[in-house]
Amino acid sequence: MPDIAAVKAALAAQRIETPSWGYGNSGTRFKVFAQPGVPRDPYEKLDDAAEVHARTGVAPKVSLHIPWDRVDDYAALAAHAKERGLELGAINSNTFQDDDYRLGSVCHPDPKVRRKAVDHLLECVDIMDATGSTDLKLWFADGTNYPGQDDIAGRQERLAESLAEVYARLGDDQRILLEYKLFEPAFYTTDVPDWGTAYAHCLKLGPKAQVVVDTGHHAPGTNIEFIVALLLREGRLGGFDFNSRFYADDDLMAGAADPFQLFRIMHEVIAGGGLDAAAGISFMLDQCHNVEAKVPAVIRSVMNVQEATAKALLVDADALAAARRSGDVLAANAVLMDAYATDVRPLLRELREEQGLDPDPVAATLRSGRLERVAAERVGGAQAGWGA
Ligand code: PSV
Ligand code: MN
Ligand code: MN
Repeated sequence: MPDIAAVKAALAAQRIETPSWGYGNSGTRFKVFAQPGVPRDPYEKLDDAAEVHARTGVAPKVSLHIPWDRVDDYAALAAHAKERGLELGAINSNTFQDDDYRLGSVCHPDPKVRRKAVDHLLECVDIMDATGSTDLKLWFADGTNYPGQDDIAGRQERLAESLAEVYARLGDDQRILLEYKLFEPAFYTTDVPDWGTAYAHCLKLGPKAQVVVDTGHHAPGTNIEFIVALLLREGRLGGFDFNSRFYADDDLMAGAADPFQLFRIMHEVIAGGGLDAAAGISFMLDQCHNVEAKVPAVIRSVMNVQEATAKALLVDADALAAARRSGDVLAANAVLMDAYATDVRPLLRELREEQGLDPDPVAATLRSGRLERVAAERVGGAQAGWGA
């Protein structure tokens, strides 16, 4: 049976990175519902992230998105983070919101547009130098809508060239995290549609390029934990963008739609040694809270990732190995299901109490009156970026 002290130690050591854009207003293509008290600038987004970390104890890193989080002085922003017990995490590039990018960015047929896109990515590395961030997270909206619109292989060539230029600019401790997504905004071809394409580009680039698995970026029915196990084994799993989906890239709270899938993913992560800090796997959230209160929703998501992790840590590895060795399919499955069926909330409450935290982080932030206080202080909050 798993040693509970070791399970608790692993849970206490886990780090979950929250996205700056999760704290801003967001919506669908139909409507952005503004909420009272949302941050007006990147500094206030960090203040909200600090509340999430203060309540959970496991969320000290915050991903930024450029230009949504552009500031004059990134060292000052990093200092603001540090004062609040935070660090700046992945720098997310944005080559999808300018008119120039109608036909793509790094894969665009016009070299001038590609130049602009690559220059932006290089600027993101400059920002990493200033903030101390180690991860450049790249998601490209590039693709085509109609057969014949552009040369599929030619676009791969442009992508490879662009990535190589950015890769050459990375410092020793910096890496590219390349994200894939099946479709949207392009509907016929997408230039990085799947893990295989991302993996092929990362292999060509070198060891400082790894794949990011966004749980909302696959066709329905895709076995994400298989992808995780494979990339981990190949040393190319850089991290996750956790979120939930019912239909496509819904960006709902992690663990809300399919907590069993999150458990299965965390089981493969743990089996492959990916929970050890030395593995360098970044557990990020990539979510937008369109109708729910944002800080409590981010806290809930962090807790959901913790619960999936706790259940996966409770898998009896010895019993599982024995059942597998003897070919006992039902017993092997039962070991996994027993762990999944365990109510880990008491364990996590106990851990938080031991750490001097409130056992119920959502209730604690709601009770604190912080939401009302910031709503009174902050007037005219910012949008997350989409539709901005
Ligand atoms: C767009 O699909 C997206 O949700 C990607 O997942 C990125 O990680 C995120 O936006 C931020 O650019
Ligand atoms: Mn993502
Ligand atoms: Mn997405």
